[in-house]
Amino acid sequence: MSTEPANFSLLHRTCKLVVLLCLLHISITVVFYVRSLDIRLAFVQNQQSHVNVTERNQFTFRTGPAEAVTPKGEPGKGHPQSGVQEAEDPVKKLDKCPETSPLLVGPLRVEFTTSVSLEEITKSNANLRPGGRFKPKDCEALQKVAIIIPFRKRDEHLKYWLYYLHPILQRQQLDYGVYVINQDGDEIFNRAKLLNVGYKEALKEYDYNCFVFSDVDLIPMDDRNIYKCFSQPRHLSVSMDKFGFRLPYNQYFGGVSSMSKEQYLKINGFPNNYWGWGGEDDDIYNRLASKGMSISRPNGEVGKCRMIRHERDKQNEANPQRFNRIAHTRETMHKDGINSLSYKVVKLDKFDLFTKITVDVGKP
Ligand code: UDH
Ligand code: NGS
Repeated sequence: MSTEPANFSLLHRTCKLVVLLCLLHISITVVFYVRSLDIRLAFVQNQQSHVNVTERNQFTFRTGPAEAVTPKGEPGKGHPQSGVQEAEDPVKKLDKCPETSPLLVGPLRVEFTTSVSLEEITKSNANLRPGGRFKPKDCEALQKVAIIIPFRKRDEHLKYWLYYLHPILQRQQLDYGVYVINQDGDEIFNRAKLLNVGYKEALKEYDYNCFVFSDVDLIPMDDRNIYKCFSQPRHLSVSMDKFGFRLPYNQYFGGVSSMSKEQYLKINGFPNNYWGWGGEDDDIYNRLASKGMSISRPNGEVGKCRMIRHERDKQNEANPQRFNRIAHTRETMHKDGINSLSYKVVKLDKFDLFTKITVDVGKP
């Protein structure tokens, strides 16, 4: 009889031990299960953030047209664990700029009595990229415009041009670059050949689709005179102060004009053999007319512009051959033009406000 309680007590303790062992086992299993859940969750999160970063990198390195990472107008939803902040969003696809820029102000006061310094002009155009390049920040410009200025020893005029034109061109919401084509040496000047050089050199730098050819001494008096291209070649300086704010003759195409790449190539560019003053603009007009193109122009009010008064330049005397040459444009234009252009670049300077390309264009 005395062993019975002892056996019972042993059995009781063994059972308790077994139950305790079971509980321990269960709790260890629960702990491991929970920890494995954590790890799985963390893995899933890590995978997601990796995908996020990869997607972003794909957008960042894409070379074609930029694409939006997040839908337009929707605030960014960077994954909290990804470590990539929305502020670092890559290229944002911009809407196209409107047909008419809302920044235009219309008539402008233009005068040349107060002198201007390059430093001041640079300071007030802080948003330019080196070489006098600009594109609107908030919209995609409708045209890529290279502005070509034939040049030699007209630094004072160039300062006024930069002072007035940069703000105007920015208000016109153009994607533009300014190219000053400087004729090297002291041989006789050749305006049209310098313009051809400008066309060719600008295209080496950027995929321009429109070319504005502007004398350095002409300033528009109204920013609605848009320095862009139209369905027909454009004459922009239609209402100059020196001609009493009217055209000197109907076919006049001098001063400031614009042409798309296609229009320019259709006429084989400009003549290279007009040395000295006069006639090259009439030759260009003849080329356009012979290819069935007409001239587009702004109205007399919008097309008003001022010329900076000056004396005739040295080595740019009137060309005695000009009348004979313009009488034969149709016969010569196919062999004299962009297809026969030869020159040597002597120096290329990228200044804050413009790109200056000094070229040897030879002599007659
Ligand atoms: N150009 C220069 N340097 C020169 C010659 C011409 O930069 O030595 C450029 C400049 O951009 C100029 C353009 O070429 O605006 C056309 O020059 P142009 O001399 O043919 O025409 P512009 O109307 O002068 O400027 C014409 C002679 C004016 C004589 C006035 C006499 N009172
Ligand atoms: C014409 C010239 C053009 C010149 C225009 C205006 O006579 O090259 O005058 O000149 N044509 C010929 O000589 C054949 S301006 O008054 O601006 O100096 O652009």
